[in-house]
Amino acid sequence: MSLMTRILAMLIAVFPMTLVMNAQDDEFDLLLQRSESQNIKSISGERLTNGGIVLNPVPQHIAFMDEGYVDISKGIVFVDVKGKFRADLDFVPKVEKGLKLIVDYGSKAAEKHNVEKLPGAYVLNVTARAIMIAGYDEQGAFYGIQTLRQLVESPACAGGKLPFVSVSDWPDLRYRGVVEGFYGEPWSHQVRLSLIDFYGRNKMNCYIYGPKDDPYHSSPSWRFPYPEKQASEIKELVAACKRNRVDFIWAIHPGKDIKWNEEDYKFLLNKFILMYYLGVRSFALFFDDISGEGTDPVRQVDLVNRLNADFISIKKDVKPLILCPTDYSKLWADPSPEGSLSIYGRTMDPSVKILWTGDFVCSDLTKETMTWVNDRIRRPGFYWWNYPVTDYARHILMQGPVYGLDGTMTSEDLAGFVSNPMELGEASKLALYGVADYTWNVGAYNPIDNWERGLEELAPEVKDAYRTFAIHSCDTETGYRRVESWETETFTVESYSDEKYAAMLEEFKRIETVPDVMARCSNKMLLEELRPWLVEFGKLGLRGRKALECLKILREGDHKAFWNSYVCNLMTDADRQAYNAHKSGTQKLQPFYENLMNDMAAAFYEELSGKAFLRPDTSIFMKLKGKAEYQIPADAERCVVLFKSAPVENTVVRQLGSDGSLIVEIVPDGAFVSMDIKDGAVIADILGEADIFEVIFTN
Ligand code: 14T
Repeated sequence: MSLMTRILAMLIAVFPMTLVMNAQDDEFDLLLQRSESQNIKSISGERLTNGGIVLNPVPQHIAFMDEGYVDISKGIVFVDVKGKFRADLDFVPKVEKGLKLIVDYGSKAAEKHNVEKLPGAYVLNVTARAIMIAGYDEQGAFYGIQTLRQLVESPACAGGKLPFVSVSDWPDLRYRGVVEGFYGEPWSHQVRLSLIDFYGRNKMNCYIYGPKDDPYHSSPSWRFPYPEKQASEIKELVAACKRNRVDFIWAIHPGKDIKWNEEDYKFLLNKFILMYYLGVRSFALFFDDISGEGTDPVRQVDLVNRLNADFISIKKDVKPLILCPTDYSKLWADPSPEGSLSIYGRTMDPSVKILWTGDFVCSDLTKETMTWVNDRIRRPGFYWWNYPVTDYARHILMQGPVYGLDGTMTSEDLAGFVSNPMELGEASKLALYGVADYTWNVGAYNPIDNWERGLEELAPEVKDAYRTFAIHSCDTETGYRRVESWETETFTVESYSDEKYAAMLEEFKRIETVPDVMARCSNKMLLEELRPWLVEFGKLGLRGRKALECLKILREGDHKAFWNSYVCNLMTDADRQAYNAHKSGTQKLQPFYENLMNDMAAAFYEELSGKAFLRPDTSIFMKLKGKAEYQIPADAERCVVLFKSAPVENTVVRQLGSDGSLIVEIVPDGAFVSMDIKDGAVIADILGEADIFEVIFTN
C-alpha cells in the first residue's frame, strides 16, 4: 500500500464522508454535495390490536372463518406437490396420518384457487379438511409457507391451534429488499446469513451486495478474483439466498479508476464470469460517488449494452442488470435532455433497472421524485432508500419507525425498493421489518404498528426495554431527520409543573434500568451491537434523573445541598467524549438535561445574589492550582465562588485590601462560597487546589 493510499484510507476511516474520491489530482469532496432537508415530519399510524395474530408483512386479504380451529400440535401430513419445500417446513412436525398440508404452485394450482396473477402471489386456506397453499410461482408458495409459520408462531395459536382462515396475498412491488451499500466495515458472514433468513421470513426477495469497503467490489481490486475464503463465503451466501428465494445480486463499483478501453472491459466481463462460477445469477453496476472519466454516461451506456449482449442475454439464467447512476439523486442530477439520466432513457437497454435515491441522498419517497426521474430514464426507477444507513453519522443508531414513504406507490412508479442499512446488521433488522411490510402492502402500511410489532419480534423477552431505547434512538441531528422521543414532553424551569416533572422522572428511571434489562435479551448478536449505546443510554438516564433531583433541591431552597449535587451531575470531558461516540436521546433527552442544568445554574445565581449578576467571570471548568486572583469590581457587593466538586479540601477564599492585608478568610464547607464584599477589599483570591466552576460578583 502506498503512503498516499494509506493516508486516504485513514482519512476515509476517520472522516467517512469527507471522501477524497480519487488518489489523483482531482479531489472530490462529496460532502459538499450532501444537503438533506432538515424538516422533521411526524409519524403516522397507531398501534393496532391484532388479536394475537402477528403477520409481517401484513397480507392483502385475510378473512377468519367461523368459530373453531384445527389442531396441528401432533403434526401434519405434508403433501409437497412439486417437491420443493421439504426444508422449509421446520416449524411443524411431519406425520404419516392426520391433517394434510398441501403445497403447490404454477398456473393450474393458481387458477384453481384464484391466486392473483403476480410473481410472489399465493393463497393460504386453513379449513377443517386441510391446509392448502397455492402459489402463483415457487416464490409465492414459499411465501404462503412463511405466512403459515407466522400463524403457528402467533400467540393466539399457542399449542398448535390454527383458526380457520383464508389468506389471499401478493406483493405490491416486484423487488423488495436490501442493498449492502454503505461505507465502513462490511457485514460479517454470520450477520449476512442471519439477515438473509430474515429477508426470507419477511418476504423480501433481493439482496444487492455492494459494500463500499470491499476492495473486490470497488477500486482498486474490482478487476481481480476474490481470495479463496471470501469466494467460498459468497457461494454460501448464494445458497442461503436460494433457500430463502432471495436474488443474490452482486454489484461492481468500477468507476473510480475504470479506463474505457478493451483491457478494462475484459477485466469486468471476466469478473462477472468468475462471479457466475460462484453461483451469482444477478448483477449490478454502481457508478455512484465517483469523479472523472468513469462518470461519462455515454461510455457507461456502451458498457452496459455491451455486457447485455456479451453476457446477460447469452447466459439464459442471468437476470436483467441493475445500474446505479452517478446522478442518483435529484440534488445534483443534470435535469436537461443532455443529462445522463435522459441519455440513459434514450439509449440504455430497457431491461436495465436504474437506481434512484430521491430528491436528496437520504430522502423520503414521493410520487414527485419518481415522476421526475421516470420521465427521464423512461422506465420505472428502482428506489435506493438511504435508511437506516448511518455511515455519515456513525455515532447514531436508527431505531425508529420506517416512515416517510408514499402510501400510493405502485409497480408502475417503482421497479423495486431496496434499503441501505447500518453497518450494524442486527440493529438494522427493526427498520428492515418495516421495509418488508411497506414494500409488500404499500397502501396498508402503518408505521407505528409495524414498529411495535418489530420490537416484539426482535426482542420478545425485553420488548419494553428495547422500546424505551428505540424511541429515543431515531434522529441523526443533522442528516436525514427523524422524529424521536415522540411520547416525551420536556419542560423548562419556567414551564415547570408537578405532572411534567413526575413524567420525566419516571422516564429517566426507566432509562436507567434499560442496560440491565436488555442483558436478558436472547438475541446476543443484537445485544453486542447495541452494547456501547446502551451503556451511554443508561448514563443519560442517570444524569437526567439526577438533574431532576437537583431541581427539587433547588426548589426547596437548600443552597448547599443543591450545588453539591449539581456539580456532581455535570458531564466531564471524558463523559462528553463517551457520549458523543454513542449517542441517543439527541432530540429531546440530552437537550433537556443541558437546558435544565444551565437554567438551574442561572436560577441559583439569581437566588444567591437576589438579582442578576454583575460580572460573571466565566472561568468555567478552570483547573486552578495554587493562587488565583480576581479584581473586585468597584460596585460589587457580593462574591460567589462555585467549585466543580465537593468537598473542597485545603482551599480558602480571601478578601485582601489594596496593601495586601487580609480582610476576610473563608474555608468552604460545601461546593461553593458566598460572601459579602467588605469595605476596603479590592482583591478576592483563592488559595489551594480546586476546580473552579465560576466566580461571580454581584451588586
Ligand atoms: F449509490 C447511491 F445511491 C448512494 O447512496 N451512494 C452512497 C452510499 O454508499 C452511502 O451509503 C450513502 C449514505 O451515506 O450515500 C452515498 O454516499 C455518499 C453520498 C454523499 F452525498 C457519500 C458522501 C456524500 F456526501
